Amino acid sequence: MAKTLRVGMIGYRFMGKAHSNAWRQAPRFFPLKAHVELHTICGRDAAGVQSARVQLGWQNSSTDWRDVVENPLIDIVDINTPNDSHAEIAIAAAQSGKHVLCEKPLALTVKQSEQMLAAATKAKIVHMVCHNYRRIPAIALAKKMITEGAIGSIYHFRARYAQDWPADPEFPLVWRLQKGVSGSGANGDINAHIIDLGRYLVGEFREVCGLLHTFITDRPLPDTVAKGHGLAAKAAKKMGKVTVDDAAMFMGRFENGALANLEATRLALGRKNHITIEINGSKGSLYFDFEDMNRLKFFNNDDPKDRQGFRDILVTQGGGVQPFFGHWWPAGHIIGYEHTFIHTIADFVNACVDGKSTQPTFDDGVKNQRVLGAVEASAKSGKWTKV
Ligand code: SOE
Repeated sequence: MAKTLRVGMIGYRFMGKAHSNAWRQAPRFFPLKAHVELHTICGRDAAGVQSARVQLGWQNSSTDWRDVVENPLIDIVDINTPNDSHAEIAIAAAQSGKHVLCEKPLALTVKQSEQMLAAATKAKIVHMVCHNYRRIPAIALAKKMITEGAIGSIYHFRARYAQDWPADPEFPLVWRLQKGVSGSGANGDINAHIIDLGRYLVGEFREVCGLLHTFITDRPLPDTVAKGHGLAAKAAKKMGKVTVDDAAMFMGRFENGALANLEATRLALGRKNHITIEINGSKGSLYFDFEDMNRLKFFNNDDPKDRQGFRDILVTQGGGVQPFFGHWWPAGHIIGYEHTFIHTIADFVNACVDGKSTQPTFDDGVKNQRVLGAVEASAKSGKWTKV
């Protein structure tokens, strides 16, 4: 009889919704080694979390994360709170022997992330940081092709993550714009994702030269309590200082000699959640655009000279031919953003049963935090900074 894993999820807004959908759907589309029970959803606002419990399909709701972490029935703690509580909750969950899935960025600082890794290692729990974009089928195919040498040795990794949700100066000072809660702005929020893809697809960063900039320095405070929430909020009358970057950019070198060029901004009007990646190697190139996420473009320099060009690979083949897609639909019936969380949670559940963490682990989270920190240090000093 397969074991049952009971989940306690802390946080119920945007990521809580995406993760709840994944906890519900993963068992329906993937061969999981355990049953999954959506046991408790937790959030600070009693009315909010109670309605989320009903809407998102959880058995119980709580307003105190310690109840969840200390509940002997709970096997997994899924952390989707603002960044300033990731460390405290993850360390307590590890010490209670719970497996932990934590949203990115792992922590506010390198030090906190190292403490989380140490607690998880000591407790011998399974740990994962939710860099969901690794499990886009096209990205997983790119990883396979790079590993097989399809583009040869890598010269360039070029990535851009552009959004515009806070581009209006009247947009209120929600938690993602407050350093004390978020740790940084575009750097930790979205640069973290393309740094993770660089680490996944190319390798470790060795040194960076970074730039952080805040264009809109004052915003109305949100009219909700303290931290505000999510990507939308009503503005109060009082103004507050923005304490994080609107944009983070850096050039860098990987350990393997490849060059990096990354840009993350939340003030690119017209770009809603636009991730583009181009990797150039000695034998070819790969290009990916999240707005067309079921396709991977591939230039193969070995193609006959009279017919070269970027091939447009539709990554929707089942039968194990291409990653993840076979669990869904027949070829060509494309999938979306929410499927990246379902793929992540399916692998996490099986890792919990096997007792062996799957990538990206908290160690990946620490390494990501070190790059974020080096970008911040370099932006301050104006100098190249070792990771
Ligand atoms: C806001 O920038 C945000 O919700 C990020 O926090 C997520 O990690 C990203 O996937 C979508 O945008």
